[in-house]
Amino acid sequence: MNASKLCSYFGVKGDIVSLKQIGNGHINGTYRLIVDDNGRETVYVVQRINHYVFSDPVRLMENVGRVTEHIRNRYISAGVSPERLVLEFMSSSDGSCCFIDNGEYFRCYRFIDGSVTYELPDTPKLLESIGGAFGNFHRLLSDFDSSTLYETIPDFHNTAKRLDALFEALEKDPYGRAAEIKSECAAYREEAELATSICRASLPIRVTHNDAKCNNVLFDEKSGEALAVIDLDTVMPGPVAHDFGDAVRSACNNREEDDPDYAAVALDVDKFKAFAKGYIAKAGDFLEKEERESLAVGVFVLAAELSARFMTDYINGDRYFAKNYGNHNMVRALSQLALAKDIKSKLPEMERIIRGL
Ligand code: ADP
Ligand code: GN1
Ligand code: MG
Repeated sequence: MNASKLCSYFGVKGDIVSLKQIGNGHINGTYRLIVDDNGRETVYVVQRINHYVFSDPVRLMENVGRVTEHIRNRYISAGVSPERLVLEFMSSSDGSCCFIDNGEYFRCYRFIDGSVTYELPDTPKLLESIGGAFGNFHRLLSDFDSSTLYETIPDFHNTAKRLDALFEALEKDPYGRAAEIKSECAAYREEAELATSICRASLPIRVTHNDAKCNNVLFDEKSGEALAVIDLDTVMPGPVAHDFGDAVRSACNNREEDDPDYAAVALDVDKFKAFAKGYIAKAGDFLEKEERESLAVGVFVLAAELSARFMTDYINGDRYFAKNYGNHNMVRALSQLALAKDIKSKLPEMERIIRGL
């Protein structure tokens, strides 16, 4: 990437001090950019938008711009300073938030100083705050017309289509990888009924994040308060159960997403309780009865769906998710499958907890 060209495109003034890679996402490339403008250092985030995954980064940035503006205005009307609570994107003189260089797409936004993210949050307070951050996100966007958003990845959480894609991949088996995971893959057919229950239900359609991992919430490193929900590429219309499910499967897993010790992978019910308390406290008043009732099963659905997505990518030759070693996507898939099975066994308890809130 040509950082000076990017700076002049976005009107970022000063000399470039450093540009270093940060984050460990599976899709985009994220960098921390420091510039010095006459002795005053300013920090930005520069992100390369994965053009294989997102077919139209320009329209994607229009979504992100509209959603962040809406959140910013809601804070301003409530008399709250939005500076550290919502991402602020840089735009060019003609209003574009997307810099195109050599066929690659970049965006640039303000780095929120003194912020941290958590991969495996481990205190009830943190779990409650992550739940609160997504509940607040849904509430702030509850008056945004979701039908006006561009679908950055169509059918992203259409679990039925995700399973069909897996079964098709197993059938075609382009890299001869199906035999080794054939017996494990029987589970996807056994669990298909429950896994497709959200996409078959008719639930209210809201503005949802769709990549509601717990590491997509920035926290103030000193106070531990949640600041902004980030990583907004997949903000699209959907049922809230998708975000609730994704956040819980990532935040309340007692192991990492790709832990190969499948027998040890489990959902931590105490963490779930704290997360759900935070979510309902912030989102509570606009949620309809059937939405509340869909939350627990959403956790199973998202773990099972992600497992199927990882497995499909493994069988198809790892073209989608960046990996750290040979069969990483298979390990991720089996780890999430183990989590989904554990979640299923805890569904009655999770449903009881939500009813009690
Ligand atoms: P990815 O697609 O890689 O998950 P994210 O948008 O989640 O990309 O950013 C990756 C990491 O960069 C985050 O986990 C966070 O640590 C850091 N980060 C991103 N945006 C900001 C920001 N505005 N301020 C501070 N840190 C940020
Ligand atoms: C991808 O890159 P990251 O970590 O934000 C993926 C999510 C998955 C997640 C699993 C656009 O998100 O759907 O849940 O990996 N994002 C996309 O860790 O596919
Ligand atoms: Mg992220």
